[in-house]
Amino acid sequence: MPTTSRKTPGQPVSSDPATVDMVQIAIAAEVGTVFDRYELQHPQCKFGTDGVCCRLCHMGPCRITPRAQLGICGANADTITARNLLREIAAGTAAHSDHGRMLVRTLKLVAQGKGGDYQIKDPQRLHVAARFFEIATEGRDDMAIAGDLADFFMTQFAWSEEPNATLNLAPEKRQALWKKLGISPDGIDSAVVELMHRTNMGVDHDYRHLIMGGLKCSLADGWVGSAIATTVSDILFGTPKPVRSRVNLGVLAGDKVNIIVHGHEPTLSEMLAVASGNEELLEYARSKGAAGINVAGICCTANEVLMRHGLPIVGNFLQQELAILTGAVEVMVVDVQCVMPSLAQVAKCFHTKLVSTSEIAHTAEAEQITFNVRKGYEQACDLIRKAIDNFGNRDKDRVHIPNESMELVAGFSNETIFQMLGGTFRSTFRPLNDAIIDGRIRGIVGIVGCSNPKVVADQSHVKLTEELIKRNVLVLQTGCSAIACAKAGLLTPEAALAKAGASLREVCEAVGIPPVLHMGSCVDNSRILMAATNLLAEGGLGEDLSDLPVAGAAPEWMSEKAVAIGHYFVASGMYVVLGHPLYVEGSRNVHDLLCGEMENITGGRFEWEPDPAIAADKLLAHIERKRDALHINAQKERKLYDMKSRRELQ
Ligand code: SF4
Ligand code: MSK
Repeated sequence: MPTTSRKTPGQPVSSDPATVDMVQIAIAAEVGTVFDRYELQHPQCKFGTDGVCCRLCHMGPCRITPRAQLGICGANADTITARNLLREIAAGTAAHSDHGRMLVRTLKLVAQGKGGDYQIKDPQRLHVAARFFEIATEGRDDMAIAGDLADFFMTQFAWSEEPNATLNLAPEKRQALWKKLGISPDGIDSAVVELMHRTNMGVDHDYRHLIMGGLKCSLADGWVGSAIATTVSDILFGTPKPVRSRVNLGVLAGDKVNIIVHGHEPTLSEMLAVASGNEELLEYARSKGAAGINVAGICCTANEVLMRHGLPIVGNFLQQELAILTGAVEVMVVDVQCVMPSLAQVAKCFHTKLVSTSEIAHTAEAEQITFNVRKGYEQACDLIRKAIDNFGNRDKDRVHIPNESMELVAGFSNETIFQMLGGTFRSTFRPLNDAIIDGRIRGIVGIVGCSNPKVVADQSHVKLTEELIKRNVLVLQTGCSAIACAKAGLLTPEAALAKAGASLREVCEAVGIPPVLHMGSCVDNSRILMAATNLLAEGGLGEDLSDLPVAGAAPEWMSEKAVAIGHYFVASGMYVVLGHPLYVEGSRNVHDLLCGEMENITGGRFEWEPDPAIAADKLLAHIERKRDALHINAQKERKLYDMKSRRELQ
């Protein structure tokens, strides 16, 4: 029986009214949701939270307690927490990178003429990527180039004698540091396998050595697997450009056939976006009494089709069950990652058909249609027909679509930002660098990651973003964080500008960018790495990523993928504030390494801070420290002094 009585009485489950509204509907309908199950898990296991539970071998499981400070094999809290953390990094890296591999396979099929209706939508991005990786382009057909690029990307997965070639995307000084530290990955799959080996019972026991191994694997995620996923998505589906759309449960249409795409992979959803405009299908929908076909998304599949097609977003991670509870969803199409197994149970209470589409990700009691690149468009049309056929089964008396929906602008790839900043004649980051150097923009923070029932959902994303733009910090966003801020209106340039500090507002208005930039899905955190690299390359802000007045934050994270992302940001020299700790607090040594000493090793470090206002203070203090080190704060003071001196002289 669902309860959804919060641990803190009177505390709402979310700062988003549509979510709060739908949770009440769930309670009335006696349908359990993530919020109820969270309460039922209390108290959560302290050994798990502290990372000191080990079940890596069958002498255990072992737990570190004041009485038993070693596991049966002799592993202490440092070894156990570090090993557990590494397995999370390996899983996060595997998830992002396997997503990337699927896209590379699609690119190869397209190049071979076996890609069905998929095509190369952005040949310029293809050529730029090919040239960067020294693949001949001159006088060659796009398909030949695409085939070579796909083959090249495929080599990045296996082990090689050399570090991964995509690491060359990073600044040279950073690459040299990774080499010196011995953490340059030499293959995505081998990096994941290496971590699984090192954390196997009786292998790597030194927590410092383990953590450095974790950083190596995380780099295989951010600078290799995720970078490949973003690049190939742009080549196949188009590099995002600014696009207006709407977000929140209110985008579901009372009079249309609603189809939700959910998960992470953009391939089938791309075809659903295209097929939803098929006149024959629209006519079929009308013949069944529907006013049209509405394809909308949840989580990062949503972000992918938003960025490239402007399709609306129904919600973020914690809203997936609530979407079905509106009673207005004919079909929910799921692929991989962040799909709750509970969806089948919720769908059973309504007419919604849950369709699982990935070869590797099945949901018990969902219908299984395994996605096939060659038949992508046909499969998309079949899914839409299935939804249209199901429209008549909608029980109008049980339909409850919240009114809330908000306008948003998304689609900020690096390529777009370059063009917007540079105007018609020259693509450049210069105006952004100048604004940072002269202090009108204090710095940049990437706010990313999930929503989590441990906190009031969305609230920390929104508060942190508001605090930072108010203090003239430009915010870059991806994933469910971007969706949270979009729901609160922060992705409309008008609303965000009204909340931005005066000098940030002035710069944004002058160059035509909003103060909060939605850069895409979780794998598109690679775009944030590239934005930082572009800032550095433009000049005047130091020599390495760790010199930049730039930081990262994940206020409500929950996924192992977020653990990998946090580590590749730290390995890239960035300060990262997490809203709640990693599962390492059972080891003072591991905590101190990650949150302190790491700054002397990579230039980056973690910090945990649940209060978004204090997190903003800490992020800003970091930014100002970096500005001081770059002497860009001092330069401004000196300039003012010079003017004063001149006046005095006159
Ligand atoms: Fe226990 Fe060691 Fe086995 Fe872990 S590896 S379960 S600490 S005996
Ligand atoms: S979808 S990983 S809940 S951001 Fe990328 Fe959202 Fe986190 Fe999944």
